[in-house]
Amino acid sequence: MKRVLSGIQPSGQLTLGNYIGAMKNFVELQHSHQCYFMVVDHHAITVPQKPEALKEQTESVAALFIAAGIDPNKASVFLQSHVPAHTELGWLITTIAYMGELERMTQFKDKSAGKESVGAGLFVYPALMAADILLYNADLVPVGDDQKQHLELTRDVAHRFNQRYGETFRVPEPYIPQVGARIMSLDDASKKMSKSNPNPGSFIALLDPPDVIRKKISRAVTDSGREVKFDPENKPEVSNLMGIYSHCSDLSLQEIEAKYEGQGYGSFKKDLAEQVVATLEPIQQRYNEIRSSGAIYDILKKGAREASVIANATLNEAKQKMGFILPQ
Ligand code: AQP
Repeated sequence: MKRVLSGIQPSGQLTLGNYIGAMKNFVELQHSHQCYFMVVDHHAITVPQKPEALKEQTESVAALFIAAGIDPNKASVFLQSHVPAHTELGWLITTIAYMGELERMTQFKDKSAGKESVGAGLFVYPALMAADILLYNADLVPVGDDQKQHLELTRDVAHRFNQRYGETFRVPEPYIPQVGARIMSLDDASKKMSKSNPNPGSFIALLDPPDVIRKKISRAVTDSGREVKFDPENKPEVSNLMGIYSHCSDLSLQEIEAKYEGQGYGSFKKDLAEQVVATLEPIQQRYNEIRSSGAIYDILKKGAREASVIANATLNEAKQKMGFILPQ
């Protein structure tokens, strides 16, 4: 079975962007692949996090994995910090990645823009992400479009390591959805929907109550026209909403265009809100059950145990190839 690895940061409330761009694919892939899905808590601290909030968000993201449909008997679900091999290989990869490569990362540029001081972790985090993936010799990494550049870096450092020390790591392929790879912000279609956006009106959180979802969609920015047409270049806002609609229903973009022909945006937005509510309601219900049962801790323990077996073996192989003496 081909192996899949991916993660989500507990850096805020998960959004519909995280669900469509990543989680939905996780759920599909678990049936045909050996899957490792983690909450990347070490990544989240590359920007300041309040300790209590980090704890709550970490448990919440883990519970959302399960609520969204990941079966812990099919996939290993765990916290990155529960498998120390991640930070150890992360350090080793930091010595393989070049400064120039890290400087080119657009996510670093975006997240550091306008800040007076930025933690060094934010700069080197793509090396940790590369380690996360290479530890499992993953064949596929399901991510949104925003992570494509980090995946390319992972491929580059894997090649470099293999050339320098001998064949060790499998070079992974990105697995990016064709529609919805980048869900955009509801208030500005030039920015991706992001859980750390300070304006809650810019994103739909997976745990937003139905009325909040309806309100956010009714206020979502559109253009001054009235044609429901998929045209990302000239109608980025409407095209973004159509992408969300298509993912939350069984309608293609063409079918959505045909359904709302000549109707303006009113009924389109109203129906879209109901589609999103219907998609999220069962997830929210399962989420509440999981949180109140406390079952997530056993799931995470089992997941970390399974992940550690693979991760430790790869780490030891990499260390040996680099010339480290392993403890006897
Ligand atoms: N807007 C998006 N559209 C499609 N996919 C998205 N992803 C994130 N936003 C969108 C995908 O979700 C996965 C988990 O992302 P992450 O939490 O590791 O970090 P991120 O990409 O930086 O996501 P956010 O929501 O923007 O988090 P913050 O605000 O903390 O930086 C990834 O596969 C990502 O591609």
